[in-house]
Amino acid sequence: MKKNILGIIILLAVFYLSGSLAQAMGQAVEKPIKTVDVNKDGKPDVSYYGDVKTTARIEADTNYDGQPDVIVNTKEGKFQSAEIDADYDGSFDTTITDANQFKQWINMNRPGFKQTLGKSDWSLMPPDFLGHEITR
Ligand SMILES: [Ca+2]
Ligand SMILES: [Ca+2]
Repeated sequence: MKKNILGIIILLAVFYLSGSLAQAMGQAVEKPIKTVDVNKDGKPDVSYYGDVKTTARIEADTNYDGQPDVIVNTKEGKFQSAEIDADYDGSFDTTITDANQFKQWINMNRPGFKQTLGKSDWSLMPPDFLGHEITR
């Protein structure tokens, strides 16, 4: 009986440790694969998440206050949706699910981010980003 309890404790410990490990690995996966410093102040403003071949999510800080206010979600490299905090109050108030509509919004409202956000195909890292890439 005592052995069983010990076994359960060991199992729980293993579960706990593997959980933390998965969490640690999850955090590692969440590191951006690329960042771009749009206003060239030395701080990254656009972060790309995913793997080398496909961008899964893009977070952009379009007013340079350190908080992301545009998040682009992709699925298998294709534009899926964009969430926008248009008034920079910290809550995302607008969702755009059409790639062309989002491009138009970017062109109208955040023209400085046309190159870094206004794409519908994210299956390849656009080469023109390499110029102002600051981290890997
Ligand atoms: Ca910057
Ligand atoms: Ca911001």
